[in-house]
Amino acid sequence: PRAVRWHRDPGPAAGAFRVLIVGAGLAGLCMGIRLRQMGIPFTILEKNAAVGGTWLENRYPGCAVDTPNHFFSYSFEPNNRWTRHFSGRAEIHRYIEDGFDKYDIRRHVRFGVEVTRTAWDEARARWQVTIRDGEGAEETLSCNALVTAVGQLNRPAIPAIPGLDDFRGPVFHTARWDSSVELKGKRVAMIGTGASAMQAGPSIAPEVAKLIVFQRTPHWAMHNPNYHKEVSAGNLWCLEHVPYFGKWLRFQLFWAGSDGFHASLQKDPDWPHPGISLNEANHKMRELITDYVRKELEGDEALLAKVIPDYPPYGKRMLRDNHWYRMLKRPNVELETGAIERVTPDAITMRDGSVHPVDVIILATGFQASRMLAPVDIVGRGGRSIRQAWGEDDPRAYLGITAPGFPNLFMIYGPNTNLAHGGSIIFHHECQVRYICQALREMIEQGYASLEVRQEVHDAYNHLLDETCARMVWTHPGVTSWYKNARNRVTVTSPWRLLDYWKLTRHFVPEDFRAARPGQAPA
Ligand code: N01
Repeated sequence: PRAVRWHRDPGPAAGAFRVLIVGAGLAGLCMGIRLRQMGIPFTILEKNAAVGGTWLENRYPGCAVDTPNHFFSYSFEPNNRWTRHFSGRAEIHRYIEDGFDKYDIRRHVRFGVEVTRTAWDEARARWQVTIRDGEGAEETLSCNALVTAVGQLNRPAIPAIPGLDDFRGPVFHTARWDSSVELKGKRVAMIGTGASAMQAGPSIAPEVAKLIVFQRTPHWAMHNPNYHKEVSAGNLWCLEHVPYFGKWLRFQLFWAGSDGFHASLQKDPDWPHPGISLNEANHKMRELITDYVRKELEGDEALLAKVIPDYPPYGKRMLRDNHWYRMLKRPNVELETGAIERVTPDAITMRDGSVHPVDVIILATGFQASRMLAPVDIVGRGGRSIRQAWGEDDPRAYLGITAPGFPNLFMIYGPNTNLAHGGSIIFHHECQVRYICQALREMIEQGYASLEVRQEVHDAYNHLLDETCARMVWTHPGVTSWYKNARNRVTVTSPWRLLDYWKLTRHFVPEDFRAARPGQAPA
């Protein structure tokens, strides 16, 4: 197929084209940088007063990245000065701020405006985008192409636990951390044991009087010797002075730290222990982690039995041990594995009748990932909304980027693009941005008013995707996670290796799309 390249100025017609990007996080910044390089005018709409997206909003103690930083950064903007292999929130946020400044993107951002509705205007072949500011004033903007860069994990999931609203003390979600609440000397309940709890729990345990961790299902967490290490002086020197050292490090993290694990996530139909593992590599991982946790728990077999999952490793997102198991051994920490019955004004009551009196409740309960792009009302061709196309929680798109019925709409970190075998979501962002840029360039150069993925191309891709997910660990019986919707379909996570997705998105193929010039019907 004819390859379309993005990294060439598409000519003077680009100046009359207009793109709106929703979200000023890592994905929105990447899109902005490339559009600026292509000479395509754009505006980034951001609901917050500052850039950073998830790295602005998540401020819980211990918040850090758990993907190695030398990979969790743009390929074109390596940071040789990361102080840690897994940097804290503040350092990552600074990296994003620096990107907005260095590439002069900040002046393209409209802060404090939320996109509430966007509708495809067939006659004009433009998106009409309604925004609302903090005062409630509405305005409608118009663009040729709309790019969503809002992430998947930005709407906290608040559990429907009876009585939660009646609790007298503070209750807050990890992504809405209330730093005005003094935790020192308090009895704190933390509900949930995912990636957020893994970081927040060990950070607050030393100061609280008591921490009760409510675990509904255990998660796998692997040993990660570099988690707390600073980047050594030798490494810093090599990164600055040795040609290609940074590229080699990045490649090593890409391959050995992510795609190298991919095979261990796939079901082997002949595997003799299908309940607890999937294949030889997966079983080996189970044994390695179990041995490691046993040591961390100082041989406490009763506790070990509570924290080692009965499903195969990688069934839920693999965590990196942040001294979680050592935290569980602290005298002021208790692990509760029973079912929560209700919350009363000053306690959490369990189904077995036991009562935990607490002063503060922290909800480390994750996000509504499958309700992708909610709450924006996106209305496509023929007045059909994206919620009608996807239902409440069944998003689908071609390559996770574009969906039939929604011309000129492109998603970054859309359906089935989350990474679950390691790897950096920024790598995926770059693949998606490159693909979108090629699509925009094709539109501008060919004079197309609209571009819409063909239904059959979209359907064939999703059919293959569903088939592939069915062979992956996340659909193992009994495994629950935010990767799936209420009907057990994997909606957010990608089954491909990074290398595969890079190949899939490397070239925009015009034949996969229906295109229309102004005033013409799509063909
Ligand atoms: O959320 P989660 P998260 N009663 O959905 C439990 C990224 N991230 O915020 O497993 C009791 O993983 C739920 O229990 P169960 C990363 O991609 C990255 O921790 O459903 N418990 C689970 O234990 C990550 O995967 C970083 O049985 C309830 C927990 O709450 C994603 O964000 C850091 C419950 C939710 O875990 C989400 O992680 C943080 C209920 N009613 C996050 N409802 C880094 O890069 C839910 N739970 C480091």
